[in-house]
Amino acid sequence: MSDQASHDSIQETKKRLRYARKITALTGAGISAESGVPTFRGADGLWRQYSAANLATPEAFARNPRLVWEWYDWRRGLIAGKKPNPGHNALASLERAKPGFLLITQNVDGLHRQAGSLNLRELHGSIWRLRCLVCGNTREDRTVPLALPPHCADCGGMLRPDVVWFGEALDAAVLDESFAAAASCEVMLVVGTSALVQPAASLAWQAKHNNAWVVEINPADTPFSSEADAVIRALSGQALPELVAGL
Ligand code: BV8
Ligand code: ZN
Repeated sequence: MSDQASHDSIQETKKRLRYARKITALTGAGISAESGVPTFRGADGLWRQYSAANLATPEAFARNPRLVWEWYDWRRGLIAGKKPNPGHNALASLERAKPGFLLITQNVDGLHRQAGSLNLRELHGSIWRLRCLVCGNTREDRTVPLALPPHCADCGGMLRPDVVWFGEALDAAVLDESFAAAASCEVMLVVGTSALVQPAASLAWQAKHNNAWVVEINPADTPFSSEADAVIRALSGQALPELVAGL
């Protein structure tokens, strides 16, 4: 992808964003990379000798809740000090400029919320929310480090991270709303995702198949790149502020 091609894509995207009423964004771990949060599949995505895919599962938690909690507690500690970057902030200002904007994220780090995004759907939950395995109560808890494994103040049951693990279903209402937004938006921004995890990644194809103009913002190629109407091979913290400036 030449710089000229990315430049043209930025100009075309700016024009589309200016005239669009309904805009949807799908973000992944890449939008938080410039905040210092490791991505899932990047070189820094490992912990001890484990990969996320074999820890972020109900089976791993059933087998060894303490080990899975140590991983989440380590990630919470890592993310706790991180701040939203200009990419998160640009999407929060896009929401203020465009009432029809919906931000759908795969991330669990809470940085979009911290940046001020309100019209936000967290498809995979939040690392800052804990859910009781026994009574189902959830609570927001930003304690770092946690006393492991944490227990429910109401019933004493063990708590789990309130995130969606591999093999677990996403919240059906949130998913339906996200697919409806992807099917009806005029422009979709696909930002910082390897487009590998389902059903989230299908939202990009859903937008494309419903005649939205879809732009991918990612320094690397993904399985979606060839489908996109435009590709901006850049870091989201640099490209997004340029795209939303003046809207
Ligand atoms: C479900 C929460 C069904 C936890 C996450 C085969 C076997 C088993 C399962 C499957 C299978 N095939 C498909 C599946 C389903 C599976 C799946 O998709 N697996 C894939 C990996 C093959 N999906 C599921 O299991 C889902 N559930 O299908 O349930 C069901 C239905 C009914 C009833 C019961 C069950 C659940 C998936 C959710 C998993 N949970 N997270 C936690 O975080 O601990 S997913 C995890 O991956 C994160 O949420 C992450 O956000 C997400 C996606 O990854 P990305 O965000 O794309 O991040 P990645 O590191 O991959 O890429 C980063 C990108 O950023 C790169 O492209 C990079 O170039 C770019 N980048 C880097 N820097 C920048 C940048 N871009 C811009 N700017 C930068 N500066
Ligand atoms: Zn409980």
